Amino acid sequence: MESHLEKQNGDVLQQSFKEMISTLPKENRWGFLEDYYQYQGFWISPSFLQGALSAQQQFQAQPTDVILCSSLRTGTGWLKSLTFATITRTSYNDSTTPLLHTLPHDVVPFLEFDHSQFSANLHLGIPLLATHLPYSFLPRSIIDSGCKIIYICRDPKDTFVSLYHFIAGHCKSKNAQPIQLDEAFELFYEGVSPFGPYWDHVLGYWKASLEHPDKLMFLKYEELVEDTVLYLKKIAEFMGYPFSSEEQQQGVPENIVQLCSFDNLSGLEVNKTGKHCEGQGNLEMENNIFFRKGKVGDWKNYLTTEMAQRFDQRTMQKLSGSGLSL
Ligand code: PAP
Repeated sequence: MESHLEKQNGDVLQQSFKEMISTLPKENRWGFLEDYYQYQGFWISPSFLQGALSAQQQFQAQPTDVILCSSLRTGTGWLKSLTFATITRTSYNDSTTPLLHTLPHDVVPFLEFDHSQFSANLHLGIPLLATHLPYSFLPRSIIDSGCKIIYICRDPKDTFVSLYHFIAGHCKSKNAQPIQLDEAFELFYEGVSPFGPYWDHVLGYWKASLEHPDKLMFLKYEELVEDTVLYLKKIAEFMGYPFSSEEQQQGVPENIVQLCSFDNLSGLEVNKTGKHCEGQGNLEMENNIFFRKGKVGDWKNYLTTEMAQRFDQRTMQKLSGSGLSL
């Protein structure tokens, strides 16, 4: 139980974060519900930033934790469902798994928001936590504890198209006028997007994965689509929950891949009609906003050849010399 003094100190700390955030450069050309602030090179919403600053002060990672990291719209929910189903495979079966009635985002809490759910999950033996924060924002204890980090990224063009639809869908549900696609394109290109510049987010984790390959697994959405079973086995091994040869013979990895497939999850009632709340419940969303197409290369339906070329050049320029291609 939190004592009165601890609560008072916590409130003072939160107030000091708010005051600091209010001094940062801000911007809202995307038309979000709240302004975005530029902090240490990245654009971030005040609620995520406040959560990040709290986590940096208070979060104590354990060596057994597994932190799922991503920018927006790169496959977070999918990675959450795959890792959750893998870790809980002996506690639940196909007909009892919480994934049948819970949005994937809600089975793995966010570091920035939900410490209490994380503690509850830990008691159930589920050491999974997710974050959209850039690598340089991670609490020191995540790096020092040597816990496992899995990062998922995606072709910037598909990431942008997915993000655009996410934000436009969100605006429509609030009866607000969404930004035009070409305007959003320019902003993303300039690095002004949630948790952007996108390329810098990816590069932070990429460089860390080169330094600590045993602690940080770097995944691409496209590779996961290409051979989900193969990558699921690698993920399970990396997390310390490898599939035994008996489980492999029984087709356990294939069953998990099927359970977590776009077609299966997007067809579940909870994901078609349910609602999700982010950060103290002040940001409510329809669950179906997390399931759009789940395809590689959908950018071809939205970007002109010229836009795609500009994007690719930007990607090459940003990733030049890193050894990474997207
Ligand atoms: P978030 O940032 O809002 O959390 P995130 O889960 O990272 O979103 O990514 C959403 C993308 O993953 C969507 O891509 P799209 O817009 O191009 O369609 C979503 O459709 C896709 N997605 C969600 N679930 C799955 C899944 N089970 N398999 C593959 N892709 C999925």
